[in-house]
Amino acid sequence: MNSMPVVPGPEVWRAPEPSSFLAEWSPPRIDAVNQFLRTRFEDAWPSRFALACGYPLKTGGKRFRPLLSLAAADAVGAALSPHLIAAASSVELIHTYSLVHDDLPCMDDDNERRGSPTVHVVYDEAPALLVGDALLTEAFTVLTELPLEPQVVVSLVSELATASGHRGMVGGQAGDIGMAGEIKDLDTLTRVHGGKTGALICAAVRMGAIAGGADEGSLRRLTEYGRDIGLAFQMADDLLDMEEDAGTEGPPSYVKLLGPQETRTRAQRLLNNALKSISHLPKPDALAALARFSIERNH
Ligand code: GRG
Repeated sequence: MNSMPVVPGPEVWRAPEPSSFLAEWSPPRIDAVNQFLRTRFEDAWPSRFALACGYPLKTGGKRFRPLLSLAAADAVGAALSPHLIAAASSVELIHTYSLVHDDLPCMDDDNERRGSPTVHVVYDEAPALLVGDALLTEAFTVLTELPLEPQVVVSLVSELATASGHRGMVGGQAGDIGMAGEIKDLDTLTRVHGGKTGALICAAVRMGAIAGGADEGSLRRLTEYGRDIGLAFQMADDLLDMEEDAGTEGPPSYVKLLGPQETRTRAQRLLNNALKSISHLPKPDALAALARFSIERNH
């Protein structure tokens, strides 16, 4: 992993410097999300399965998607509340399931994730498959329990389901594992990454906005922000992975198609567009800091 920021600090619209802003804004929200997630599998049976389901939720992770959700609610003026934490956590459940399945021997076959052994290494392959299934399903149970108007709950379920399934993350992953053939052009790569990574990031933003009561205009601007940040986040990921993947067949990536410099330039352009999209919202600072973090991060 590269320890330098993938894109040097940009001169952009008054977006707060991400590390100082997020150092204060994120920890209480990450704690609340973690606390919420910790309770969700206490009643799982058998007890070893409860431990297995809790395991990938306890091994760290940036919690980027729930933070985005909470930041979107913040941006439209909603006060932090338990139902916003729950809705944000549902996105993290989907993200964690996808990582558990992605690490399986039949997919990426990774023994380590976030510096810890992967679920199938600790609990074996079939249990890890079931852990992913349980996390995926629980995300929707969480949403159905929200104390919100039924039509808002239905919107949230629809957002998460569409972004997670074949129209989003699963479809992108199908392209990524070779079902779209060799990926040689930017449109196909963007379709793969827009699905695999971008759809859930955009849904996180939209869900926070919907749960926070955003009006149509704000939701439209936030959707533009979410799409841009979703792709920029993936470009940053490709830049971070470029040393690891250099000289290997490796997965398709922006760096392989465009080279590192052009990938940086495009990530920067997406960031600037994203910042423009949210500039007129009532409280855009957290979203702006997360946008900058998504491409300046070094992990
Ligand atoms: C198995 C249906 C299915 C989908 C898998 C998430 C995914 C799709 C694959 C993971 C491989 C990967 C590296 C994708 C690129 C972007 C990405 C999703 C990175 C991981 O997300 P972070 O950086 O991870 O937010 P943390 O650990 O911080 O939660």
